[in-house]
Amino acid sequence: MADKATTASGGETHQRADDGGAVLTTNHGVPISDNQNSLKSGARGPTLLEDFVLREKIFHFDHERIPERIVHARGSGAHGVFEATDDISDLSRAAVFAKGEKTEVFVRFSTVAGGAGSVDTPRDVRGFAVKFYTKEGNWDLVGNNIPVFFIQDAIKFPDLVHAVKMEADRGYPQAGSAHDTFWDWASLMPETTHMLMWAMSDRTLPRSFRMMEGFGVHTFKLVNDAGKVSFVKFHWKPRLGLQSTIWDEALKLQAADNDYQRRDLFEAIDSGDFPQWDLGIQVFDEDFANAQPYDVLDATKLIPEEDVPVRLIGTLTLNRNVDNFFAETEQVAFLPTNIVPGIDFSNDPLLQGRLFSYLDTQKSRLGTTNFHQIPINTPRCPFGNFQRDGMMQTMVPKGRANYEPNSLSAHGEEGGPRESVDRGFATVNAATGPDETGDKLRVRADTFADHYSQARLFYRSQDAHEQAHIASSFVFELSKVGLLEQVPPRMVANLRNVDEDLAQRVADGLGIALPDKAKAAKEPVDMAPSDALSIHKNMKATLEGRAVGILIADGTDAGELDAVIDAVTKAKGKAVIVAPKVGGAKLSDGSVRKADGQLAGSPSQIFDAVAIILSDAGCKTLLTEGAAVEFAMNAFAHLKAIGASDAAKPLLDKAGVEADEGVTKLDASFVKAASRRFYDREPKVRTLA
Ligand code: HDD
Repeated sequence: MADKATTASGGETHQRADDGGAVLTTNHGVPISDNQNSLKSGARGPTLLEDFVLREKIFHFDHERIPERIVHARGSGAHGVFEATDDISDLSRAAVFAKGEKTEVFVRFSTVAGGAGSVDTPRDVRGFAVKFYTKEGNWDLVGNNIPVFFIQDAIKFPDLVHAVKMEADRGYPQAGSAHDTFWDWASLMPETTHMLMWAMSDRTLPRSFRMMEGFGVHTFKLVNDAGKVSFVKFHWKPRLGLQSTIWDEALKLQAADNDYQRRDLFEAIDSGDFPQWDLGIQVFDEDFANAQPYDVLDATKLIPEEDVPVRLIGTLTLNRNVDNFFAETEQVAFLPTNIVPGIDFSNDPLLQGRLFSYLDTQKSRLGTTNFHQIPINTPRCPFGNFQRDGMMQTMVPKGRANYEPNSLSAHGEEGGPRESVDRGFATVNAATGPDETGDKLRVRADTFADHYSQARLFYRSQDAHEQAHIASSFVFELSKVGLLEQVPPRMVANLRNVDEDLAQRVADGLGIALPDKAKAAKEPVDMAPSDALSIHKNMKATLEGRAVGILIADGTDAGELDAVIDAVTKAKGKAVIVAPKVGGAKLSDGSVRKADGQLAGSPSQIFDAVAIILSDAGCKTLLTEGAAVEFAMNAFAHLKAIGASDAAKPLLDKAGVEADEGVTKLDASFVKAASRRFYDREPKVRTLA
């Protein structure tokens, strides 16, 4: 039965329905007597056209799918609340930023290139789209987990997407950039270089949606009550710190669990472990903008946090899973044009093009101009205008007022809503400054010409391990360029403008000669390295939000097992018992302990750290179990902590686990080690570029 959902802010949203034990009916309300058999002419005869129950059911089923998003097709959504925690009324009049204000939100995270049924852990940018149902209308901040973008002008977006998606003739690869057409295009587009550095870093391998940053990417404007304009970049900072996987781990995660990140988000919220991010702003004025060696309207550039610190102004908490994936996550429509009084667009030419694209795409995806009436998209504040009719109209406006101006109220009739100069959204007049307007020209501003300085800034802000990952990703991706031999050298020629050492490492990794440096449209300059750009410098040593896989077998010491579970739980981690049989293992005290996962289906890549608690006999059995050896081997290779009982030593030896500070006894040192990764171990387990 339908009920009213209560929102985070206490208001009512859309109707949520459950079965309530009601009678099964057709879509037109006619009770159904038999949902098992179609109507036939004789028990073994043909089915009759008259069977409206069958026809309606099959007709509806045949049309259940809608076109998937052209990009960001695979995603996961959740409801939550945004609470403004700082007074920024001097900067913005937006109601959503009033200190203490709580606003209902819906967030959708996504991968970009793959289809709706693709995997969760490819090397890919992640979408981070937030819909704020504010008192003054919906504000959508449709961002990514990377603060810059591949291109400077929206006119190149279809080329980018065509190049990265599966190749037009062969229909593969799915959800991956490691192929000819992407690198052909990217190597011919030097403006992609900065974003490529991010894409080849571990930023595109987030451990969890809950452990990644989000960015509004573009420069936007904040407008206060007096009409004063400031420029702003939006940031989301995860409370759990940053954490990424490594490439080999991400590959193995695809095999272990296609839904790794979707499951992670759902289960965290389901268990009351609500993910949180702080909203940060970098605010600057025209003088600052004009003084920078880059253009703040260029979406391939960021503003280093060391130059303009991020000020935290609110907290986002995701506290409710969707009731229905299709109705909510699939039908949610994000629109960068959804903006509210107190915030405004800049002239960033990428943003300007987006302002058309999203509205347009919803019509083809959701089939009607009335997509705003789908509950997930409907504003939570009153809304009304004189737009009428259209396909799937669900509103029933009363009276004759479908035009304006009208004088119907003088006759005692309902005259409809009216514009409000005081409350209404007023576009900022921007004739000057970094946002200037002028002659009508199909050009790229000269200030957008430097494609390498910030790519260099990014690379040089990484620690040695992160740099090795970037170099190795370039090698891997370019090694997958099969037919187009001109492409890898052309890419390396571009990289020489970023960093000579990086270019040499990639050339060596590919086994090709170092090509001549590509001619830069503008010579790059050195910028001071920024710690904020490194994942490793922004990780949190914690077990909170992380999972520890505990491998047991018959004979495992019950006391040791309980002590580890207790220590992990106390450290706010999740203890997951893994055993050869999910029915459980018979412990040392004779009791049977049920497992949370069977060994064959719970490999160590799905955990952040592992404990291996075995008896001599248990270890002996597991030595002949490939999955057990791989459990230890991959945990070691993925730079995770391994806590092991003494009796498990033969298994560790067989798995090639060598002693280091991440390989511990099952005492307090294990929980400490489990809260981090051991990047220093990496040269022992793989060769990086
Ligand atoms: Fe986009 C979806 C983020 C540039 C056109 N985009 C989409 C989504 C995210 C982004 C997170 C998924 C929203 C959801 O969960 O439903 N897009 C970005 C960012 C960009 C960007 C951060 C650059 C800063 N996008 C961009 C350009 C264009 C588009 C330049 C076109 C000119 N994007 C689309 C789209 C999508 C979309 C085709 C597909 C589905 C949708 O809009 O609703 O219109």
